[in-house]
Amino acid sequence: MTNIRFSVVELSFQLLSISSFFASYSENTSMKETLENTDELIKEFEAKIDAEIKIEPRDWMPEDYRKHLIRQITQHAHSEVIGMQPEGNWISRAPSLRAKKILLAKIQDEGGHGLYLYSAAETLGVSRDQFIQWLHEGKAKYASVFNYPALNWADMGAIGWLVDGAAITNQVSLQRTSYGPYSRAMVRICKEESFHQRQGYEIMWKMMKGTKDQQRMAQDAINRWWWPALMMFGPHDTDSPRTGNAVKWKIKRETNDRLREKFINKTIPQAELIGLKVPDENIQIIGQDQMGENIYKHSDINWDEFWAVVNGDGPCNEQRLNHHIRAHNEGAWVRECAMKYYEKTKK
Ligand code: FAQ
Repeated sequence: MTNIRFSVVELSFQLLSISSFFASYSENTSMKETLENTDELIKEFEAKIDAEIKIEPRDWMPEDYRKHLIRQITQHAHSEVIGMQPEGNWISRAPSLRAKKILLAKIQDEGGHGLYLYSAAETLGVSRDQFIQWLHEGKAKYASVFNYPALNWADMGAIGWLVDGAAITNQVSLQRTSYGPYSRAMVRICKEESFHQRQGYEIMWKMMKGTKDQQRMAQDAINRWWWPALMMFGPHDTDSPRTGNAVKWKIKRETNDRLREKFINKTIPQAELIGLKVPDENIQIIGQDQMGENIYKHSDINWDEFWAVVNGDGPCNEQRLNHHIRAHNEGAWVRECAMKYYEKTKK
């Protein structure tokens, strides 16, 4: 009897160990299969990147690629929307009806750019409410340049010419970014942004043809906006932790320094053409590119100022964020009405 009982216990132990052997075997096998599967998926993803085939929302993508895109696209969207504030202040004080209409249309475009970009980011599986919450909690960044004040009408010229000019230099290269919805949003945004750049340049050109006071105002505006515009391209490549992956995955098609150089080389001749001077005593021509355009040597950026502004300590950071929070809260009823209307009409 004891023997029989012993064998039953032994048998059940053996069965248990056999079943746990099979369980762990099948677990290992499925883990192996999953790993092999992931390896395959990574290979497929990388092959598409190499072949310049866009990654689309339903395609498999590495989690880090998805997170990188959510961060960059939402930062970009927030920049467009917060960027409406410095100019919005001047709509009611534009010097003519023509100037007012153009400025109004331009600011409205920037709001639209924000919306295309939020939509592109939403295809990555995070809601717009979440993006806004991250912005309000200070967890999401936006372009540092919008934390400087717009003091007079000449600043409308400097923002359009320099800030939109810097933005478009970057965005032209982002049209070739590897994520389909981001790339397509960029194509449309670039078309509109090039008008913005001309609108700003026209204001500066007009002021430079005006009185001595107007010329002084234009020069003062370029003095104040030149360096913040150069900072828009981000830290030097050697200090840019995100560039490695961004270039590998073809999210960024050119590096921060390369884009900044392009902007400097194209903007200095534009300034000189209308009699303006960039506020840098060390500017000097050091050669020509393949197109015969001058290449300039220039002073370095004040990186302490850059990081202070990025980290919330610029002249207008608090004002910009508080304004956005207030406008968002005051607009809650509009969102509620839109939702109710949607629910009513979808039946
Ligand atoms: N401001 O490693 P990296 C416009 C942050 S649209 C604030 O080099 P990454 C239209 C960066 O996020 C202008 N933060 O990073 C308009 C990162 O922080 P995190 C917006 C900055 O991403 C015109 C950290 O520093 N355009 O203006 C800035 O590879 C007129 C380390 O930097 C875009 O967003 C900065 N300037 O390169 C509207 C274009 N620079 O996230 C109204 C798309 C760097 O690790 C009126 N974005 N940081 O905590 C990009 O191309 C890139 O994201 C860069 C930064 C180039 C901005």
